[in-house]
Amino acid sequence: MKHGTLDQEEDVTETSSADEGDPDPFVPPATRHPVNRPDPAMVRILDDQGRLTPHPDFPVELSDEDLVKALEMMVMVRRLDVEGTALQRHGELGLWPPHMGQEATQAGAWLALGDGDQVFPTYREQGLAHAMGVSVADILDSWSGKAHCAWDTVATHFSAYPVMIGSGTLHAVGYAMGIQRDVESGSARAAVLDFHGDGAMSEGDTNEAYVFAASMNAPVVFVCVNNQWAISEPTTVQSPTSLFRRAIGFGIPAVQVDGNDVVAMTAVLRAALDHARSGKGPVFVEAWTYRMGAHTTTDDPTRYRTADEEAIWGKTDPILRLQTYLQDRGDIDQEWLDGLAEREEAFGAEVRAAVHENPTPVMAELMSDVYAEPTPDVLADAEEISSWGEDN
Ligand SMILES: Cc1ncc(C[n+]2csc(CCOP(=O)(O)OP(=O)(O)O)c2C)c(N)n1
Ligand SMILES: [Mg+2]
Repeated sequence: MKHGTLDQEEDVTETSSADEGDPDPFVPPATRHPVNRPDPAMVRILDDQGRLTPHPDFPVELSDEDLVKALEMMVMVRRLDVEGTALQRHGELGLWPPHMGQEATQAGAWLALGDGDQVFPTYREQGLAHAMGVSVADILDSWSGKAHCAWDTVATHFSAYPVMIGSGTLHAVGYAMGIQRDVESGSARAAVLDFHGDGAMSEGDTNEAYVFAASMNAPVVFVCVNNQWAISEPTTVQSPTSLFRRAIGFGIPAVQVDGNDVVAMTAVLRAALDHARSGKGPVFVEAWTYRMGAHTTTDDPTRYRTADEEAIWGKTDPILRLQTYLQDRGDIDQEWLDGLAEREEAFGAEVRAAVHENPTPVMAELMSDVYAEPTPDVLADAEEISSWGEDN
């Protein structure tokens, strides 16, 4: 089967119905909404030609300055990705998970989040991490192995990367339930923005998180970043029906949005976060996008997907369409773009320098933040690690 693109005419698989002469007494699944094409109701405001059409259900106030800021952020986010990949190739990082192509999902979140909201990311939300105040050095430490999580998750409102797929969804819902209780005792309203991938929807943890969120009316917005692939597994082997329609079965209101459209991402996430903050419970947002690069620096996507598929998605680039829109409106010109290119170069140099910024950790201190008060097991492990010596 061909894999998902933005082309509505794409070949699709419809789950076949039973024998025509023997009417099926069951309510059918949403077979008219297969997973490998965008839903007819997908929210899109800025199309891939850079033309903007307001959406009646998702009005959004975004000034031209906001959009110029978003373009700059997305260009820097992509540069961080290019540098991260190069640093891994130079042996400075153990691993790097590219986010190229997914910049608008992160910029849209950045423009939508409120001050008190907490983000539970996947390992691909590096750009959002930086925009929320996590230093480049601290981001890189996670991938060089210097730290489990080098940043202050409370001060930045950006939680640690989960490596176990789906595990972050339960943390997110638990945190949201905590916010719910804080609000009951007088704290300001806030919400949780939880990111997970299309593949994570096949995990038990994720499905348990949906059940808790729906039953507890937790103030959480799930953003399923549907980048069409879970390493080498396409969404078609994970679900016969559209991902956001599955959330409805859990009792969670849901929407699919063009994840390469930063305006639609902002509009939908602002509405979803407002909904969650105001006590109306969880929302599920499927961001329809594409992982332009490899799964991680250990992966070779040419083994499982075609250059044609990559070329089709290349035309939907989230940065290009925003740049086209802003240039057509005269908000930016070549002079501004030349300045941006210079700022991007400077940022690239900053990223390369940042990999050496934080000191190499002392092995024995690895266990110091496992619990507030170390247990006998933790103390024994710390002692054992110390006995290895710093050279090991
Ligand atoms: C519980 C668990 N099972 C398997 C893996 C191996 N693994 C790492 S990434 C990944 C795919 C995740 O795909 P998706 O949720 O779509 O996120 P994406 O990488 O596309 O952003 C898998 C299976 C893991 N890390 N954790
Ligand atoms: Mg994926």
